[in-house]
Amino acid sequence: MPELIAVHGDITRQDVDAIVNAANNAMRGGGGVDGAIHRAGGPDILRDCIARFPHGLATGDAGWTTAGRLPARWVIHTVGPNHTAGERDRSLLVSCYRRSLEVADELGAVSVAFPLISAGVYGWPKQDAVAAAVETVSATSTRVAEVRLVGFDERTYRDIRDAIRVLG
Ligand code: AR6
Repeated sequence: MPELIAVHGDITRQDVDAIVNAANNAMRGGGGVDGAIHRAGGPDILRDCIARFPHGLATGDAGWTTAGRLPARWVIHTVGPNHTAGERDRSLLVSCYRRSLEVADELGAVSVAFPLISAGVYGWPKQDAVAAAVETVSATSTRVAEVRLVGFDERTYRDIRDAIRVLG
């Protein structure tokens, strides 16, 4: 099981093997963390998305592209359920973390940083989004040694930190 670390800040600045993107089914960029990753990583990420995901990506699934000029080597894209649009199946959210770690294993990534999938534009209730992230990552068998859960704002960071502490 990986070591879980709460981090406060911008995921695009994380010096890890792979960062995870909260993408959408079209896989052609967007707002939120998706927009930040494409902006910071440059056009190679979109070019790779078009080449590797001509038909997009299913909700709950994950796949990878180059990280362009980001410090990370790869971006692992995953698509969370859109709670606001009525997608409330928690197993899809759990699947995002599991599938992303599977892709990390395929790549040989040892350190991975996640944002809080579905917790922004897609409106998943924050506390449950934190619980799903912490529970799933800590229960997944993977060769990834270090997982950083990145809270963009101070409050989210503290929620993540506290949830990790409860695990002990
Ligand atoms: N670093 C870390 N976390 C961030 C950053 C950042 N730079 N920017 C935002 N967050 P969201 P979703 C946090 O909306 O809910 C996009 O348009 C944010 O505060 O990025 O899965 C996609 O293209 C929140 O806690 O992703 C999709 O259409 C978390 O990242 C849709 O939004 C996720 O918020 C996906 O929605």
